[in-house]
Amino acid sequence: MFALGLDSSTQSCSALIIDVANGTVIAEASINFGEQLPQYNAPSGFIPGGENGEVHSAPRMWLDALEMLLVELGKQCDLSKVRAISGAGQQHGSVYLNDQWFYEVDTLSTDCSLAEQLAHTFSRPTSPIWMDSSTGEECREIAAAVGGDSVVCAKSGSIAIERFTGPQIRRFYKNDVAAYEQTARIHLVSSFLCSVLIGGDAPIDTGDGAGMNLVNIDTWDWDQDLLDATAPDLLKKLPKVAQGDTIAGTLSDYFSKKYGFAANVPVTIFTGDNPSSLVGMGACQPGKLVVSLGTSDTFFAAMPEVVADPAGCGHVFGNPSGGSMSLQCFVNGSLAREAVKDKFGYDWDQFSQALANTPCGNDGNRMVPFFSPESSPRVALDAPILRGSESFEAWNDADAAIRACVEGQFLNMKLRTDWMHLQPEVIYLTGGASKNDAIAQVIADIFQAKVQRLTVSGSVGLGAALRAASNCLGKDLAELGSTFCQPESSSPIIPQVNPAIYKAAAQEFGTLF
Ligand code: XUL
Repeated sequence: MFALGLDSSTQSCSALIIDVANGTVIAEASINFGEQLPQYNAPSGFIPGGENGEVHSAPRMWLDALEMLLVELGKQCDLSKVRAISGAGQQHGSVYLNDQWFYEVDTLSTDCSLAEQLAHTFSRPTSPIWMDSSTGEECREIAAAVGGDSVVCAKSGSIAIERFTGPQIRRFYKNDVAAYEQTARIHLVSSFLCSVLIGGDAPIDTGDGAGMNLVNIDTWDWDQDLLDATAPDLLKKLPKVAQGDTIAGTLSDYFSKKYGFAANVPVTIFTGDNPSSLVGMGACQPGKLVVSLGTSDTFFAAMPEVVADPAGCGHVFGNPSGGSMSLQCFVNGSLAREAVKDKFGYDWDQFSQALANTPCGNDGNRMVPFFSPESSPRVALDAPILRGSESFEAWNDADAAIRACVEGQFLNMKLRTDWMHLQPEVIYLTGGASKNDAIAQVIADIFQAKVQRLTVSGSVGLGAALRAASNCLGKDLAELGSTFCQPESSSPIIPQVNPAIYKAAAQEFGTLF
């Protein structure tokens, strides 16, 4: 019995297939948008050069990547044995579709590709994604219309946030009212891809839905006041909101005919990448804290009750296995680490060596490593702030700059996540950069906690496969978690530094901006 988990993220579309009976991962593949679909001109998964903070991506690119991925998976195992499917998407990104969408998605033909036959169903050719920070004005307008940010936060679990979907929809409505009127359906990345798989219109789950500033976290349904504050007639343009254990439908014939899946495989509603990772890290019950190092870095945990950030930078999302999770997102994640690495022409081994060459605390050299507007805290920097020695401040000390970037990221993370009141003994680490021991050591030292990684590194895809298996193959999610979420043999990484060093560094870091 196989279960397939998909992960459509910022820079790639990945998937894994688990054999539920044997407790093994039997296939894994990934399509990198920039490298494998260069025709979309999105080297890092988004279209460069957006103005006024706009960051868009191409939904047709996500469809092409999905098809390439299925070909790769089909080379590794017999897809006809897949009995359950689910997936996850980068959060907040939105897809705008006209009224032809409903017919076209329901009548997919294997004569041409998904991207070709759905091309004319987009009422907006590109999709704003989570990196977009263009909607400051719309956030203020939405907050003012409902009685202030505290009301938006009490209703939706977050204050009005630039990258969240509601403010993005409002900006679209204001800038292109005709195209907004032509829009019959607005999906998230997750619900869009789920819809394509089932050949129908899928609901939005509470995990990803809560990242829109439109879902009420008491009722876990659309909040009419927030909808009214965002754009006219919005309710009828949105799909339903549903809990994470909802079966959206069965796999469209398109996929069984073209890729050899069995007929009628059940597809569990998709969720956001972070809620999916919560499941894939075996952390969907309160008690485990996860740090994910991806294009964005995130810090999150399942909560016994709703816990929101009084400073308004953090978020409450639905937990796909019930209840809620709290999350803090740091926009300047791997792209910031990469920017510092590239500034000195280093590769990743040299990057790690630089961390090994430099002392904890970095001799007082500090960096606020924000290359683009940051959400935690909300500051609109477009270049890092450096404080320290003359050569460091002049970007002449490569090793110190690299340590300052990584220390800056995690000192900031420690300062901005106090509101969750979690004092972890263990941090569960995932995402691409989690494999880097030197970065993991900095995290252990700054948080004074052990850092544990798991054998399966693609926790988003794994979470999706586990949700699918638990929902449709009668398996208990906790049992699946203890089978598949096994610690890596070289973990945990233990803190090695005198805690006083980073206590002082954190205080100093907080005064830099
Ligand atoms: C979370 C967020 C990011 C994206 C990245 O709020 O914006 O972590 O989900 O894919």
